[in-house]
Amino acid sequence: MTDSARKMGLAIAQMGPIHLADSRAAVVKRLVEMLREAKSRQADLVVFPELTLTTFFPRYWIEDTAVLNEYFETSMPNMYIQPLFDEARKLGIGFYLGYAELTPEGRYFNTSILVDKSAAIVGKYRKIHLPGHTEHKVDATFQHLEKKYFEVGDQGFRVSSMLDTFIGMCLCNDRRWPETYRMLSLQSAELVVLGYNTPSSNIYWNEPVQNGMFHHLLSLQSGAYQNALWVGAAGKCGSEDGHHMIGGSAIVAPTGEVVAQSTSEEDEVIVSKIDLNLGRNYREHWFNFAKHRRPEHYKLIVERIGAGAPL
Ligand code: ING
Repeated sequence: MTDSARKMGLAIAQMGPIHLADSRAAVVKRLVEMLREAKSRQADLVVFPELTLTTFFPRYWIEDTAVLNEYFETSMPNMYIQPLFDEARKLGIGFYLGYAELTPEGRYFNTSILVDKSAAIVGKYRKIHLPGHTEHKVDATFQHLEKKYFEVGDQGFRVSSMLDTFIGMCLCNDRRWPETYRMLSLQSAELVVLGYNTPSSNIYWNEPVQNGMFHHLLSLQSGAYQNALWVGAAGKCGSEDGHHMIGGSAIVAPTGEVVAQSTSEEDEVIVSKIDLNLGRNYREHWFNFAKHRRPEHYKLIVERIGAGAPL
């Protein structure tokens, strides 16, 4: 049975390096240019990366709170990002944006928002799976201090109704955890969008380099297929002040197939006209959750945090 198509223009705006010396104004100019390109290629939604207004600062040991706070946004939108909201409203295009959030109550989150075609914020997500460490690894070539600089997100995994579908959000390391996609697909998401900053080297053990891109794509493709989801992932990549991060921004279909992928480590827009009905047959047959799932046998998944004794 072939469904009538429900088409959406999905754009992934991959960002090249943002260096310590780069101003927010210069970064927002790049974002606006990619937003314009996406619109010119008939996109309805643009996905920007995680922490996309500054360099990936969790790679640095920062003890001075005033210095740390310079990487955070205390309001959204604000004077720096307003040009992006204004251009999006003018062009009539929605976007996902990742940034570091400092709340009025003094709480720190790795956050993303979903903004609709009228530039209204229709969804906010705060990163739940925070990778890395909290101590200063003085011998490491770089740090990974998200557990030190951010709180675990308190908004849960939610979907937003936008563009004739339900769209879920997550951030970077979340894409490696099957629970992320399942929580969103159980809320009828048809598309999950995410940004990421993924170092190409591993400071914890001597891991073969080829695993970086392989595990990145594997995570997107398995999450998409096992939950009948479209997945759009936007990387911030290239070498930021000498610290390299992988590219590989991609659009993955509910079949698990990569339908578009970046080929550079610079600012690059990839666009695909996705059919939101492509997941229907998977949801009606192989992944008909109501028909096939057996939560009564999955209790350990919620009850246990770490691995423990056999049942
Ligand atoms: N970065 C990395 C990510 O999950 C990482 C951390 C790298 C985990 C490589 C595992 C392997 O892509 C962020 N920001 O989560």
